[in-house]
Amino acid sequence: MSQLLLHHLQAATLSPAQTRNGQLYGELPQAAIAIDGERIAWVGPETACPDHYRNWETLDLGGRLVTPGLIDCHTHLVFAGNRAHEFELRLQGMDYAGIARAGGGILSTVRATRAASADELLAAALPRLDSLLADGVTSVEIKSGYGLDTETELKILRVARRLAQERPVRIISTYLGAHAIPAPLDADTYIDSICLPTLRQAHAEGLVDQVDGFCENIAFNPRQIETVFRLAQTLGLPCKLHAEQLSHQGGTRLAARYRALSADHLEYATEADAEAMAAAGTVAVLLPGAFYALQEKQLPPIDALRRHRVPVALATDLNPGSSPLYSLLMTMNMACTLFRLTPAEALSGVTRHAAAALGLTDCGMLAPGLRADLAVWDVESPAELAWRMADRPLYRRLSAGCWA
Ligand code: DI6
Ligand code: FE
Repeated sequence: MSQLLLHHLQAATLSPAQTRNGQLYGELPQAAIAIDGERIAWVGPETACPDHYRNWETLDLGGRLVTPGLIDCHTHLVFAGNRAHEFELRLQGMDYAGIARAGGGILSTVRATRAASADELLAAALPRLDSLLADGVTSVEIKSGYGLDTETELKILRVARRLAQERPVRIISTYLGAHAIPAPLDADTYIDSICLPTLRQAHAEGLVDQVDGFCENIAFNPRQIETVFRLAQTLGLPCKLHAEQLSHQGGTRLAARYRALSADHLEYATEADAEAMAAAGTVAVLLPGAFYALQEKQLPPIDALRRHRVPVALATDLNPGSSPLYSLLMTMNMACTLFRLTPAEALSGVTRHAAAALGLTDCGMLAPGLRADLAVWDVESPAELAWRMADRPLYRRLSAGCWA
């Protein structure tokens, strides 16, 4: 196992120990970071670096900024097909829900994904994953949900697992069987006869880390989602939920009752929802890419989330329909511009809080004992990460202690 001392760098540790001193990013202006194998051994001011780390192999980072590796905590990046035509339809005035009801939308991706082989899905997913990695991402969540039958849901989850072998990145896989209702079934029949049995099988094969659902008037109601959550709970799997994206359905409160890791989207969530999330420790995952692409007007209740101290995470929601967004840095910019997050909130949103949204306790910050998932940037200050648009100022990425 290699031992490495990074020095002559500025760190944004995102560690609460540091941010408590009023430093929004947990900044250490002249810092060093010791890495022992896959883990961070020490982080601190360069002048305080214990002598024995100085005997390790050293690397001068020329004053560059080091942050925790970024975490994209909500993606649907394994899919086949192409829905650029729906973009054209929306620009002509059709709306997202209308396209879905007419058999387009998620179901059009389902048809293409069922027809694709696992190898084809893998080949299509790799460049999407590479695009995220080029933004300094070291952990990515990937959802199923474009199969809606047992065979295809399992195929997607297996491809998600294979991606972690193909690239130096941590993949968290999420079962999203309750994503859309495949005709000719009705929602209840689909949940009972396909969605739940498939979850059991996927779990038995070790393919699932967490369970998600789409709680919406064009998808599943809270009662139907709850049957999925109950099974997840029995299997010992944590839950999360697409909630209050296009309308208020009560999904957020359901998620909070099940102590969900996160409730995602939240444009139509209320102050009471924020309160319930705070009490349950549920992270708010905001997805400005979908808000932007669907030209939504209703903003998520940012002030209420702040008031109730709900941790806010950000993610690309990378998918072929509502969020063709392949950059987590651009997501940070959108969150600041569209949702008025501060650049510091945006950076916590793709590091510390994104880790919490995935139930990960060993990444998302620079602190001793955590995984050595790091991003090194050619920028002068952390705010620049959210400021620049469509730029990729990544210098190098370290995944579990390995340069990637
Ligand atoms: N919400 C989303 O943002 C994606 N799924 C969901 O439930 C969009 C999926 C798609 O349009 O393909
Ligand atoms: Fe989504």
